[in-house]
Amino acid sequence: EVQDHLVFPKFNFEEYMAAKANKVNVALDDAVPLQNPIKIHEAMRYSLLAGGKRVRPILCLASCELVGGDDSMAVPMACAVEMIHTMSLIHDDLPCMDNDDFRRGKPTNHKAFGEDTAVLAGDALLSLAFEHAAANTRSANQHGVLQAIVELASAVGSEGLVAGQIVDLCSEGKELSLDELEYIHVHKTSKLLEAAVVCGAIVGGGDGVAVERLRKYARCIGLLFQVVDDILDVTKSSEELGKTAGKDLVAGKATYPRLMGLERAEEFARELVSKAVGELSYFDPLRVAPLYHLAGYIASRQN
Ligand code: GRG
Repeated sequence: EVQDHLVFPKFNFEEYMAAKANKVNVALDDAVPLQNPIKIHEAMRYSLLAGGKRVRPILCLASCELVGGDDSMAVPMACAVEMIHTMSLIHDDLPCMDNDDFRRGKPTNHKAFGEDTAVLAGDALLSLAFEHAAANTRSANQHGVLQAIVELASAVGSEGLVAGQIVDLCSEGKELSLDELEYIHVHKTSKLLEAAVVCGAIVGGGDGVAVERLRKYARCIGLLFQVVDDILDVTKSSEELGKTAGKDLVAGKATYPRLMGLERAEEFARELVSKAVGELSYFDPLRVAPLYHLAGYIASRQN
């Protein structure tokens, strides 16, 4: 605490998050105007502007700033990442996948617009993400823009999010090992977080060493994101049911608390935070505050 105060004398994390989220929301609103055909653009905007936490785009902007770039260089890339995140949620909620009725506090896209439109809204957001990033990124390093787009594409496809989703689908009802669970989480969740951070650093002009440090940071917080999700699952449902957490660990899908026990999962989460923060020691301490606090935010988030 004392040390934090000395290193980051004036940093207000909540203000920082609100300002960046606002910047991202304005840019997303501009990027997807309500134009013809109205129905598809309405469906795209419905999910995209539904008020997620914007963790991925904020990570992208913070990473760009850390390596000395200006926000404006990374805004298109940050929007692209959020478009991809949103489309993955739309498709994940479909009846042929998780079959969910609510997302971000509203009816899911297919509940509001029908399955046919929801599939297309996802497809259109995926395509727009790459168009938007490629057409609008202004970076001193044009090769970097290409490199970032390759990075983002590989995080999404059959070696990224899609890989995580297919392995998850295929393992339904099976007992998973810790390694198998980690594979699913790394692909479904960490890959896109990693791409957000890495792309921000690349378009911000970071060198190879900086980019790889930030990649390691991102891998830790990506896994952390999921471990915390799993812990919240247990602690929330045991609160609701008035049961001990231990009982909830017996049945249901594979989660970290279930496979390693709640205490060990909490310890793992703490290890991941300190590993993530450790990677930041390479950078100027006067610039690391946002990513430092983002690691803490992901560790202590309540939803
Ligand atoms: C990506 C081409 C392509 C297809 C989709 C359906 C699918 C393949 C992948 C599923 C990916 C998925 C739903 C992963 C879970 C990610 C996750 C941790 C979501 C929750 O993220 P938050 O908490 O949500 O950041 P908000 O609403 O705040 O943005």
